[in-house]
Amino acid sequence: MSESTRYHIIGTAGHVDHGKTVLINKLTGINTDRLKEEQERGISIELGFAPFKLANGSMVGVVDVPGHEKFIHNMLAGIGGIDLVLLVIDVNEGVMQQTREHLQILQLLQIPRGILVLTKCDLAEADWIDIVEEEVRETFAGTFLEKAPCCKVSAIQGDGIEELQQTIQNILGELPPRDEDGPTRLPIDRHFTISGFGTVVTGTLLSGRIKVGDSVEVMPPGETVRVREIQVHGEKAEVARAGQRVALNLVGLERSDLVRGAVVATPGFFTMTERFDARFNLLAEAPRPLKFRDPVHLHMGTAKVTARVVLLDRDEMQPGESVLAQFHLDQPLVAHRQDRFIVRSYSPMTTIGGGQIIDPAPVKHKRFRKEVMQALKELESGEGSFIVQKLAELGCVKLKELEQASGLGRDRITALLEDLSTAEQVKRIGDQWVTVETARSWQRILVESVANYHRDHPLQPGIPHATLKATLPVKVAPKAFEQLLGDLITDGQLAQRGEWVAQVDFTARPTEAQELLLQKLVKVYLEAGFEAKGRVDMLALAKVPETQVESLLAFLFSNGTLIRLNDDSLIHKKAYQEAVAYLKAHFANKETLTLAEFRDLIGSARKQTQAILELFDRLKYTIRKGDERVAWKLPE
Ligand SMILES: Nc1nc2c(ncn2[C@@H]2O[C@H](COP(=O)(O)OP(=O)(O)OP(=O)(O)O)[C@@H](O)[C@H]2O)c(=O)[nH]1
Ligand SMILES: [Mg+2]
Repeated sequence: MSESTRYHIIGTAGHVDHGKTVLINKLTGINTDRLKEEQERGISIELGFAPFKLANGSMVGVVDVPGHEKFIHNMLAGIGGIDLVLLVIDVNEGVMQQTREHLQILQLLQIPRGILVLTKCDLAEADWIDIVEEEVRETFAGTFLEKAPCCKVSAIQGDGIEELQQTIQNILGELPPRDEDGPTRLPIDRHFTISGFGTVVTGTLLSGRIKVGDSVEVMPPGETVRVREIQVHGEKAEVARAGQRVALNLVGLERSDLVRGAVVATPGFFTMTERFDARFNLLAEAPRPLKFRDPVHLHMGTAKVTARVVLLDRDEMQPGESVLAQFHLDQPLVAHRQDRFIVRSYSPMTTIGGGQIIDPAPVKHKRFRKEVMQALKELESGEGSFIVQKLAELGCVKLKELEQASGLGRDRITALLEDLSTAEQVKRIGDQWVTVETARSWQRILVESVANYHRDHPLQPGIPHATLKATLPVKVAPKAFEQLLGDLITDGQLAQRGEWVAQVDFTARPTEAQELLLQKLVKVYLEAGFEAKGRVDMLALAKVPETQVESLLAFLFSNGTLIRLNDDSLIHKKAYQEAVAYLKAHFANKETLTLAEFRDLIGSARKQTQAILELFDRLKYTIRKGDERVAWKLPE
């Protein structure tokens, strides 16, 4: 199959026994009722899968669902990712209970397109078929299938099958291709072990692509594993692409770790959550109101969990109402903003509603709070999420840049950023804005960089600020960097040591060989007295290896043995203390001090004397007045 081949997934839907599986057999040549029990009872139980090729070369994967109400959970696991549904109706029976329930589910999941298929037309008179078509049209008025094409077929005799194929091709041709460049996401609908081969999982690849050898994350449990082999529509392949039915052989995954509903994903992209905020619609057909914290069954992708509905602004919601609510799940699942889900009543199990996720990882909200509801509305309206997305793309930006990038006015953006900050989605650092996620990832970089620096420079008390800042993207402004770092220090994750940043429990420890070199260095500095020495002198005088001189000097500087006069010149602490003593003694008797006077006191060269006096100025011991200095804040 060439790179340009398009892939789509279509699904069946409809009441039990209305002819879905036989129709798919006719279209694909494959009987998807594989189980002995399915064949004996003549009904589908599990999901069935079959590929076929359209006349134009496009590949279609069919997910055939069971119609029986007892197996609706299986239907829900298969229907989520489809591009097009074939809603199958036995023309002799017309619209039945699961025809309606499936229609509700398809509506709630916002399946994009559909075809009405009237089956078993070989058993009905033409007039009757017309009457049923009219009835079906009435039932579907106002739904996404209102204007859907209607195909009349006999799967047994083959009438209408070609026309159905053509209709499928036409509709799929109008759909945009799947997002292959997006994150990998494959909700697992089956998994099994083949002896000597390991664990195999199957599912529909909703977005992204997977190559043999890739690392993928299976969540839950949240383990990263390697893809050993791929099959696409039953054939071995090197790459699986969005829109394909895929089987993956995964290395290092125990079958016992797996649950149906787990997702194979790009490592680190999605979050597992036990709580999310959503727009939730209770169907007008729901038999009773839903109360605060009522338990429900929640279906999302191939996952099924029990959840409690935390109504945020009321104690009870009526059938037909739409609310913003928080769902508390009894098990973690992968959730993403804008994912859709179905809710069924706890008992008896019927579909009562569905919704769309607004925030997959919110805090627990206080109920009946105007600002909570307002923030959720903003998030839902899309502008907020747009801002978050933009920020995630741009890294960190000033308000002005965000204004340009979003096309929204300053007032609107400011209000949005305020709400998004309250919702802990974005954050202000210095005078730049970032997403909370980006800020966290940068802080992880900082923490890692400090650890790496310690590893590479065990003698150094820590990483210099400028070096640490350079590990972040250039666009992070100094103020923003200071704040990210400051928060880590306040949190106790890193420590500030003079001009270095270090791990909280880090102490520099020289090796024996380094200890010897340090002694040599100290000796040279002691002997030099007031004469400042730098890197180059040390290479020559103490014969310290070029690669080590920097870190050895930094070590002596950081523990106070050496005092820095300027960029490269250092003197020993002893000489410095002597100089301070001379300074204090001098000012005990005199008001002013000239360079020449101080040079005579310490008996050093003019250049050195000047360097020491300039240090005193910087330390505010003295202050310069023309050619003279006067005492300012002399040390105790
Ligand atoms: N005469 C006739 N019989 C059909 C046709 N399509 C299906 N049938 C019969 O209808 C019965 C049910 O067909 P299936 O395809 O298993 O129905 P289904 O919709 O898949 O059923 P579930 O998966 O259990 O919901 C079988 O006995 C088929 O032989 C058709 O076009 N003409
Ligand atoms: Mg079937």
